[in-house]
Amino acid sequence: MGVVEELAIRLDEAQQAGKAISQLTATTELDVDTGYQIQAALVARRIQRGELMVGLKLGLTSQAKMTQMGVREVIWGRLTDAMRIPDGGTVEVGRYVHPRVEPEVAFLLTGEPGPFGSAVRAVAPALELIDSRYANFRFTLPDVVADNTSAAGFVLGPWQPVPDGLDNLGVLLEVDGRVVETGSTAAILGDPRRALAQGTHLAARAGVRLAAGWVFLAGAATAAVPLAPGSHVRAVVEGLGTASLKASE
Ligand code: OOG
Ligand code: MG
Repeated sequence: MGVVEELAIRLDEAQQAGKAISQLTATTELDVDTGYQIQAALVARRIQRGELMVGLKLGLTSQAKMTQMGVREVIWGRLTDAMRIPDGGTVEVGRYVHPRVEPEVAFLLTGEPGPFGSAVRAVAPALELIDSRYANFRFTLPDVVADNTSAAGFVLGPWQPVPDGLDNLGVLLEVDGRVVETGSTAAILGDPRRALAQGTHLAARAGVRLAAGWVFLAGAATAAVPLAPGSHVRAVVEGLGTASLKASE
């Protein structure tokens, strides 16, 4: 077995067990391209188990996230149907290593090219559940890329028609009705549609074609916050509405 497959298995098992591992780069020298190969092998294992590809995500598209994670490069990852959490649904914190939540904007893709890389059928407020499989939620760029950019789950609010402007909508992250983070969609590369354009380009370079009905998460507008058992989390995007989840033990 090659090293790519071996490291993908390590991450896959950590995710399934909800147990942290040390960074892959602690023992193996990796570059970003190899990180993406590991990610592809990791998600291929999930697809072999019956999961379906339903979209892509971009990460570290905002200053807040880059500063929080100490990695200053846009990254992309893969979304499967098993990561979908119904709006208002409950997630079991104990199944994850150290889950966090962050407010995002989601696009529903038509599968056709568009002015921002991919044509968009609708937009929605979203919450992303991220969960690094690495101890202490700390990683280098190749590590986080290999770990499918910490993807763990996502909640989509109701799809909305695409508004004229998406570049300056207020974003709130609420926990138990209290606002814990505030931001703007402008924090996402200046405009979430720019994230879509970059994501389309990066995916194409990797030979991944964005299909009709796929979801695209543009990246968090604020820093992420830990998901505490018993809490109720809600993302609010001005003019688009809300997406929420509840956390149990
Ligand atoms: C990496 C994933 C970043 C975002 O929206 O910026 C991300 C991480 O923070 O663990 O999803
Ligand atoms: Mg995110």
